[in-house]
Amino acid sequence: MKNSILSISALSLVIGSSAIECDRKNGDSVGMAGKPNILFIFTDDQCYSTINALGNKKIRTPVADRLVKKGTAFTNAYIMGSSSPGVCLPSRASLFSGLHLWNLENQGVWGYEISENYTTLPQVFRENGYITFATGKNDPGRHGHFARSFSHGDKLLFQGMTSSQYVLPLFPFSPEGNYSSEKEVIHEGKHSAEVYADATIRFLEEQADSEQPFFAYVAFQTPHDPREAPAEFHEMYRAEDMRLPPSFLPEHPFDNGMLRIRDEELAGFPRTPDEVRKHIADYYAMVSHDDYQVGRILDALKKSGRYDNTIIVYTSDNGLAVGKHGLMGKQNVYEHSVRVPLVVSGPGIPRGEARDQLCYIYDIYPTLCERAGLPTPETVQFKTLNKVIDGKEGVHREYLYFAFMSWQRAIRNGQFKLIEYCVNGKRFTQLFDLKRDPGEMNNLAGNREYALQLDKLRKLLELEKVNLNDGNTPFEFTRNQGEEFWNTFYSVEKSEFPKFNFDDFNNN
Ligand SMILES: [Ca+2]
Repeated sequence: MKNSILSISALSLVIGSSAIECDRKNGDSVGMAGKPNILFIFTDDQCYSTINALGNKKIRTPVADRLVKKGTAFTNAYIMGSSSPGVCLPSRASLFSGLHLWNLENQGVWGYEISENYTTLPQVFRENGYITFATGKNDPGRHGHFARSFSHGDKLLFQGMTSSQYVLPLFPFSPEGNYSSEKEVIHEGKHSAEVYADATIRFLEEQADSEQPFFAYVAFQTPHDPREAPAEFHEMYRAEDMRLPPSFLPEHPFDNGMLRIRDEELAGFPRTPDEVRKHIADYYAMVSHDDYQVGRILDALKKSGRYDNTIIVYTSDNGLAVGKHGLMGKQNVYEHSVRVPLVVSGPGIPRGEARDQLCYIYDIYPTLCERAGLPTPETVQFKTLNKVIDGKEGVHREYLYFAFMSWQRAIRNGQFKLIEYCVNGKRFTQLFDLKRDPGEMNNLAGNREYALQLDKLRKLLELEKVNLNDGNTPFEFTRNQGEEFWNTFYSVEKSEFPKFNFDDFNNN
């Protein structure tokens, strides 16, 4: 609680069977009444292409569609990739710290905590008089930054996933940040998304009469697998009605470094059209169920009387392949895995508009600080989107850089995307024209007509690698990844330009 401008005392409120630990301000709220609240909806593993109003007519997302109508949607919003097979970890660490992938404090494959050298996004709000609330998946954070980020919370998951959506090892909020294992409570019988929505609804009911602004961080652990949703949501999607993605393949045509990992092993090898259709149906059921639960939260927000003064952010920590390019997971830098939804709505934000500027979702950190009139910490490395939101900035970023561990690096500009792979002493190169080929199906890297483009993007990739400290970070685990990739890149002269062969599946 240090640095807090509020005088806090703790009391716990028992509502129904669950306890929410709350602190209450004793001070006045002069100057705070006009501040916008923030409702930050963060889903887990939701690909950009899973919102009906943004183009996928096969999926039902009436609530996200309402948010799209009510606000501004970013149609080219990305993560930076990952330095761990658990893509969630660095993505969430970047969101909270405002640090680029290669500058994240990293202690090994699952080790991401944000030291006190950095103020987290919710912490900025907390230190400026906001009540800050969290529910759901907070991994990383358990032993470090969670406690200083949030003044309130309930039903907290400090791990990447659970083996069932209905058996949840959760922690009650601890004002002291005590999340040792004996505090864990197993919740059984209710779906995780419903549990987190219920916790948020209780919090919003609590806040109805408060004049203190809030920052509520609602982190669903879905549509990440296990792909379980209540039966009525599974009934909405029959596997046989699902369209096989045009980029469906039984197997990825070359080794991208991580073809055998838990996510990839959710479906058999080689992948079959029937199995992939079933996964798509189950994935869509989970997205629709999350959507329904978000709808309950929005209803509660309206009921609390604070809807009109709340900025709502809807986004996800990474995408997912679900059968595209022969892949099921997110351990790659194709569009399906690094591009996510980002919809922002609320006071002052244009309604029913879309922005196609290239951005990272972490650009939301300075964006929200500015929108609330709060200072952005100097350590934040991402760029505010407010000029783009207000229609006053044509180009936000000229290009975006992506990485996956020691095997994949990519860069995209407004039209083209270059992906370089360095795996087991071999190099592979892909060049896609995203304007003509948004599904990344036609590799132009071996095509002479595009040699200049390829050369230009390679130079840009090498330039941006330096700017982002790729291979030059103080953290050994991630530094080694960069060194390994770039050593292979520079020492293996010839790269292969593998083509996909989609011919056998054209009729699906
Ligand atoms: Ca995730």
